Amino acid sequence: ANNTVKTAASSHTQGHDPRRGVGTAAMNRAILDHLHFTMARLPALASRNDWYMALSHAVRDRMLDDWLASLHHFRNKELKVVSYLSAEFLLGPHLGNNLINTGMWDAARDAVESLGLRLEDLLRQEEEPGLGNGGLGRLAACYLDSLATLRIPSIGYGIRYEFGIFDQLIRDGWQVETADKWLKFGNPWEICRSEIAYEVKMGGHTEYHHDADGRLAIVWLPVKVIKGVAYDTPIAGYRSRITGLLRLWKSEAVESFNFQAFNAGEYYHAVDEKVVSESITKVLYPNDEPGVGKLLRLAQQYFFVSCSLQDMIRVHLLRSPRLEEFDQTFAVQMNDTHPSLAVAELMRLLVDEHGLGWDAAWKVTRSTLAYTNHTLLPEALEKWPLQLFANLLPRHLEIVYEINRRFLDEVSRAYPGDQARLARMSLIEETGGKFVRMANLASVGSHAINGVAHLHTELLKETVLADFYQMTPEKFCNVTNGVTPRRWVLLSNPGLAWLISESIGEEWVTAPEKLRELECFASDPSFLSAWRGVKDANKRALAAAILERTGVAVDPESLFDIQVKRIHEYKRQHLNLLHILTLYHRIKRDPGAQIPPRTFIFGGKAAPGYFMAKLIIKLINSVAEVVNADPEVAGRLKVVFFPDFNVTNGQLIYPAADLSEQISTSGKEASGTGNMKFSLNGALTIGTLDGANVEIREEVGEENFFLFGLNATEVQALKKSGYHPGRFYEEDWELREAIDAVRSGLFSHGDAGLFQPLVDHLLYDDEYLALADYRSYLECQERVSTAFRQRELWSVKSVLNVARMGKFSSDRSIREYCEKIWKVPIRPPFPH
Ligand code: TH1
Repeated sequence: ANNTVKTAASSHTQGHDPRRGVGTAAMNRAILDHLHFTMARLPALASRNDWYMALSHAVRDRMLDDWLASLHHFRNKELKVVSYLSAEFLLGPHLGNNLINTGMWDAARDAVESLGLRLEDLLRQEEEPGLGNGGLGRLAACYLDSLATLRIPSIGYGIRYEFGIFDQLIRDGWQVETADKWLKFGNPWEICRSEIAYEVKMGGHTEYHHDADGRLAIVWLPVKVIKGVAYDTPIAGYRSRITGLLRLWKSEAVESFNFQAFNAGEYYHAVDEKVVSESITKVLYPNDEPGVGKLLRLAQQYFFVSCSLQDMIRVHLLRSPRLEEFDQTFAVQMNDTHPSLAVAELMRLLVDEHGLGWDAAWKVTRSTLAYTNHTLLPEALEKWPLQLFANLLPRHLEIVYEINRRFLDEVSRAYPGDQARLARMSLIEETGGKFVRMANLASVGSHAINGVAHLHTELLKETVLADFYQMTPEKFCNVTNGVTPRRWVLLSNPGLAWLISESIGEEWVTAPEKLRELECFASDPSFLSAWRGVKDANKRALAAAILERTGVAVDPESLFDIQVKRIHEYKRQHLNLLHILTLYHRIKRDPGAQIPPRTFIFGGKAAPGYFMAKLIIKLINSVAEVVNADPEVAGRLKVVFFPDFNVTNGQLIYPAADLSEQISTSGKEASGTGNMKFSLNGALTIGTLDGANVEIREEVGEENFFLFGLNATEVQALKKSGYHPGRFYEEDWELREAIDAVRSGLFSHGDAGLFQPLVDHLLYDDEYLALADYRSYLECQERVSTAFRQRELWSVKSVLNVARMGKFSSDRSIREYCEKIWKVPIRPPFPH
């Protein structure tokens, strides 16, 4: 099998066909061909989008040889395929990334220029596929990049949302959401595979029949059947000649179903059905973290899980008729609990549809599936109201009950008489309303459970999954998150990438431990000044974008202090604000105060229903309005809210940061990945001992990291002893001054009521201990200011940060998944 794959592949990959050449002339020809044949446009009349589409099609054509050869590996019995199940993939724009990874950048740029256009204008034309909320979705996208780069056969399975994460506008300081119509001008990167489609049942009831041989057959009679159609997107590995597959499912009406129109009433009914069917994949739920128990979301989850598993079974049956060996064809990773219905669905497919016995099916299910947990926040742990679950998935509820019955038997054998433990571990919550607990389902149905940073995994074992850890400690492991250096350095920070490669060569892109060699340049004055030159240029580029998008002029010489991430109380954007307010008051009180000029930049979306997060955005903008207009702090403080933070804007923002704000309450941020993007681009971090901050600090050295605040143990202890935020307010006059300013209406045109909910929340509840950490944060920020005044020393620290960040490449994370969880061999790097 191995040999045939190779022959088939190599005959495809020679690129004899001149139409597929990758030189400038061939690219030029291909772009014009696509403008003509695909876009049906004359060059003289072509819009920027026409040219973008033509170029993208030309690039995609050139990815097909490697892609088709890579897809062929799925048939190779020797190779286990990694299947990454995720409700979100926050990809970001494809064109630039594909040009970098395939090595076609220069040819494309020259070809485009020979047509009188500029590549950067065409790159800007792409609407990014925002099919995710934040870190979890972006992590999935980084992992696809690494899987392809490491030449691991892989499929990402997810949902083709017609509308991704909403676009954020700022009106009068408030967030306004508008629909993300990313498909409006067409998507040149996807290929619709109409023939790869599966039916997904929903609702109804089950019946038990005895067949002719007297065997029990279980029939699920649904009220609705929906079709899922595959849309495939190629994922280029970095110079690896492997192109991975992202397969996203779109829901459609089943043609035959209810579509015989005998009269007008029937016809309209049938059209209604079509609308309902298509609504499943209409829109991404815009909540990062907290779960909302909505039927449509459960339907989305089941829909994509069912399509994906049916697809995997089809592929497996091409290799072998024995479904008992399914775990040798696929290693399936569940990205949080969103795909955890896979446990019940794989059991249903194996037992009900393919006739396996329960025990055989259970064995293969468990050894195939693995579960990654991404949050400890109790409100984010998914649980579905039992009735809602029963209505949509009657057969799955039976399966869940059967899994639970057998599992609880095991628990009671292991812990005789421990009723409380049984109640906690049950897949069904029964105290005050009944729910299906998805984290428990995922844990029981998996052979491996992992957290996403060392601290997070430890807390997971001590808190939310403590019972599961005690019973099966061998299932638990940690895989610290990582980010791809291709998109997050090479593409987004070409100046830095070039300087690094000039100094130490290019291997760091796939072997980031090589970045260590930069350490010896940290004492080279000319290198340091070049390093600063890159950062300054990036800051000027960001300053220009800020002026264009917000009308605020910021000083590129000032310290760029940046917090970009989803807006959430646990991430404590309001703690950052308290620091700004204190500096504002200090300068006003003492105009001679030695405070280096700072530009505070915020960005991030709030879930549309999250009132407090939206109020925080309004407060940031209100503080910005007052501070930016005050002549007494002019040239010293500026505050900016950069609207619509997304992957595209992140690529502009991370490279321009001096200081990265990672200030969540310790124990709340599972990992964070923005922290890695900043530091990899030479920002220093101010942060708590939370998530991956702990490991970043360990790597870069404590002298190169600004640490403050309570640690997770102290947070727990303070909460336990009874936390009274009001005391901190009373005992710290600067804190009082900051809060009182908000309360007085100073930032709300005299309306003292506007921010009262936020102020009250801080004074009387402050769940995330902002007031407790305020003083420590302030002192730490003073250390930052002092350090920033010694620019040479700051640059040294910046170089050392980058030099020591190699661990946080997503390639390292993927290697760990291969070793610890998927049992997939790591192939040697591709010889470039
Ligand atoms: C995030 C975590 O908050 C973050 O700390 C982590 O770095 C990232 O995942 C990747 O591991 C999460 N995002 C979501 C989104 C939803 C539900 C739970 C989480 S946890 C919708």
